[in-house]
Amino acid sequence: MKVIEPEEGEVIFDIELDENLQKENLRIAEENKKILREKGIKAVDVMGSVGAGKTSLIERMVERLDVKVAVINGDLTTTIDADRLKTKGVETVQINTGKECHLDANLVRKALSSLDLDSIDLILIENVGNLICPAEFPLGAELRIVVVSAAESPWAVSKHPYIFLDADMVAINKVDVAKLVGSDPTKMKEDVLSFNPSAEVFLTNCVTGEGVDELVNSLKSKLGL
Ligand SMILES: Nc1nc2c(ncn2[C@@H]2O[C@H](COP(=O)(O)OP(=O)(O)OP(=O)(O)O)[C@@H](O)[C@H]2O)c(=O)[nH]1
Ligand SMILES: [Mg+2]
Repeated sequence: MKVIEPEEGEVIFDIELDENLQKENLRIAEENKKILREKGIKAVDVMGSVGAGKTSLIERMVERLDVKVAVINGDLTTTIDADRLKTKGVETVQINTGKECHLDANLVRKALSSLDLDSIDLILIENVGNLICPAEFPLGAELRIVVVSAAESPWAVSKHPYIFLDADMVAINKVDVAKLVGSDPTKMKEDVLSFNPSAEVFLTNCVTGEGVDELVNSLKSKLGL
């Protein structure tokens, strides 16, 4: 099979532009970390594909956590997810990225300055839905969760290695509909572990809550909550 790839040193327009942006993003992410550490706040970056169940997982987490949680929702243009979370009684901030496919540390910094950081223990950050760009833009969170759904395709994990490399936890969600699309959640879990053997992988159904207790218990122990 002929595969077209960039040669060593060949300019890829996006990447060349991105290098400086990524350096600046990293600098601001470190500052965010410092701000959060000083306030004793833990933050989690929840990444994953469009419609995989990021907001649903955050809803299930909020129901199971007994610390003060705030949620930052990233989306292109709507406030749908932040509105959903508000009904759970948590403080929410919506970030609209316009045409951008990921949150960045600067946008998160702005969101932090609109929250009352003295009354929060944990911030859950829902990144913009996709399995590519968010991985390249750390936000200053101390833990990264990736949500991918078994309803997407059998190859949803194997085609997107990079997002899983830095993931601490992964939810293979929508296990209830896997059979309908011919995907196998256990194989998807193996695919994640082949990229990142130290990721903790959970098979979940964020409608019924199956698998979510295990994920939340592990989150609590990782963050010391
Ligand atoms: N069958 C099934 N549906 C689910 C599951 N988890 C979430 N859903 C549904 O999938 C749809 C999308 O879920 P969301 O939580 O909004 O997904 P998201 O990743 O936040 O989506 P975006 O923010 O739009 O990228 C909703 O209708 C959920 O009720 C699951 O485990 N099984
Ligand atoms: Mg969402």
